[in-house]
Amino acid sequence: MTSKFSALAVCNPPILPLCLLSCAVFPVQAENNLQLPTMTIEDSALLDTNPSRQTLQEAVGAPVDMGDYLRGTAGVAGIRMGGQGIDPVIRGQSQTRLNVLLDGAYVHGGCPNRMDPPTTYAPLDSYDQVTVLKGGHSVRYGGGGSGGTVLLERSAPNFSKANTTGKVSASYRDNADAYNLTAEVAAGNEQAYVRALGETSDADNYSDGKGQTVRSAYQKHSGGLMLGYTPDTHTRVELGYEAIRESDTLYAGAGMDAPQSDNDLWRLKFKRDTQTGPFTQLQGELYYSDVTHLMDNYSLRPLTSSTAMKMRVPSTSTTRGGRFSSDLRSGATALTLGIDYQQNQRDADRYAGMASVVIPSTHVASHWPGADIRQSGLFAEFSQTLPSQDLLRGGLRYDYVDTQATRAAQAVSGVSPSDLYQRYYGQTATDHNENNLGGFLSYEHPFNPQTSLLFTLSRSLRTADASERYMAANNSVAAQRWVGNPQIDPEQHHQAELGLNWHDGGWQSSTALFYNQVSDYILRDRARAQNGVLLADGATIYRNVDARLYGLEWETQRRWNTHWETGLSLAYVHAQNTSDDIPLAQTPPLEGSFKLNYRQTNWHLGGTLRFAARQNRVDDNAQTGSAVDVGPSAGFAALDLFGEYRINAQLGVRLGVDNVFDTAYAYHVNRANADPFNPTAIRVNEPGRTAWLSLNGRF
Ligand SMILES: [Cu+2]
Repeated sequence: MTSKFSALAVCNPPILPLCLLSCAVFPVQAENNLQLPTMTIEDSALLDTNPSRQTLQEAVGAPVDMGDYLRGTAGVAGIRMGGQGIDPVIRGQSQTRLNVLLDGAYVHGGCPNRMDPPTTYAPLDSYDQVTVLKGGHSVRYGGGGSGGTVLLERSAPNFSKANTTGKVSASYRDNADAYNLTAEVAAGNEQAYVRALGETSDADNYSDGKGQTVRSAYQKHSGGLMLGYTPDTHTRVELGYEAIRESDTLYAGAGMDAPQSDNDLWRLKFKRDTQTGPFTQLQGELYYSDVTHLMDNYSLRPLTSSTAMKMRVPSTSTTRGGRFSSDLRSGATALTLGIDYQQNQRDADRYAGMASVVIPSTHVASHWPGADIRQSGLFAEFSQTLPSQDLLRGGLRYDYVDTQATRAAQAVSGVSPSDLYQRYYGQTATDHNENNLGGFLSYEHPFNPQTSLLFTLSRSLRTADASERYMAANNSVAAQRWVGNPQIDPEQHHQAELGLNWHDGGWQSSTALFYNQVSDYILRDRARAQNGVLLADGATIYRNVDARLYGLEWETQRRWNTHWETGLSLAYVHAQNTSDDIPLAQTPPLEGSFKLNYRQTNWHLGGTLRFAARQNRVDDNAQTGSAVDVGPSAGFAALDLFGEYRINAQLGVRLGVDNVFDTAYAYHVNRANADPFNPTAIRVNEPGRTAWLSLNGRF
């Protein structure tokens, strides 16, 4: 492993093999890593192992959650529905086109309307490292993931200095009158450890740049306990439990709010990273995630009229799975072999009642009628350093997918989910199987110590999720129906990517160009009697089309001297539904940022100008497309300023003003609703001027 991309001190043990195997790794490490996790952006950017110290913390000021944090990087956008729960979009792809792993665990949210994307259940301060892999450069984290993989990871506590360590933080944002408190403590020795963490947040509604109140309040509490056993320096066994409790969450971007979103998450992890038989490393993980979600249109907001119906949708999502992998190494060749399994079971039902009832109890639709999706995978990844110092990597992955809807035959108001599938697609919810084969091949060539080229080809298959396959939200108004397609084919992404990395003196630059040809793209659309769709009543349906996405990310940084540094990044994606020759919805426009930092030994000042161009390429017409987009969006520029002062090695203070000029703006990507109270898409404005303060301590 002599790739000069590879020597990454920031990689903690669980992803060390990945870093060794991977190319074009850009560790962006926090200058003051008191709070936010270390961010590593792979296959997008700079190769230098000691890049200028820029973090997403600086890029987005005071991120409210993991999704907000992620969208500070080039090529990552985020969809806003309310005050938190920002849903990430990488290279124009979102939802299950991204593999998001919470310290090894898949957590599929409980909301059929995606109020709680997986990142909602990842308290930002509780993770030590965030790695973003854009595109298809690995097969070891599950099937799909065509847009990318986000690895949120926790390291083992370090007791080299003391047997008790910890950190605390308190922060405040004036705009939403929001506070956030976190605490973490770990105690242990060479044999074993215990780590406890907790976080509590409370936010009111914020005001946008026009001074208008945006429904965005939330309350969130989380706690976790991890027990670790480390019989020697190479072996770690950890049992962890984590609870997240979200309540009274308001959503400007939906016709409902969420009184409750809870997640209970268990993990059992094993890792041994020394020669064991033929293996240089053995790793195993088991996880169990249980989400309970409730949304309604009456308990946290007034009914729209006295004749309006009360509605509530309780739902659950259980995800269980695991992964076992082993590494072998011989000379310049490394091989990883593994198996994984993931099962997601989801139930959601809608109940309605007159405005006069206390709790609506008439069962009117099954949104997820016992949706059950199982994926069993087998994968192999290799890397080979050639005598020329070129690096060849590749991987193959097979997934067996098995799906069913256990309550598909259960009639609700005389219509079962299977009746709906039959009406719209001529298909029933009989068990569905897939045999999906994916893989990648990548080649890295260093021209000289400063410049390197990376070329990757990949194929990834993504099976439909519970909504795409089994949604059965019936409604008397056809245009407000939302019906999944139980026999829909998996998406096939065939991607090519070219990366160029260069560094010299104080300069660092990286460019990634990607092209993605998609067969059987799972398109959310409106029923117009298209091929495979039997009705033309405007209901929200899913069908396979062909699509093409291409784009680029470009980042460059310059450290002028010990004090000053600047950075510029740009990202663009072009996405087209080639079957219908219209743009794919939810495609970010040209976006970027310009950063300026001034550093002294124990303090630092900086500014970030975030900007986006106008987006005219939209799918906003329900007569000819899906109307998932609100419409074209205006471009914007918003300035964030911040400062940081380290009082001593233990204490630091950060403060800043986001959106200094109180600009009224929204990102292009918007909420695409299909709930029966508000089936139109909504673009939620970002917060107006927000002053924030954060105190951080470490012991
Ligand atoms: Cu919901």
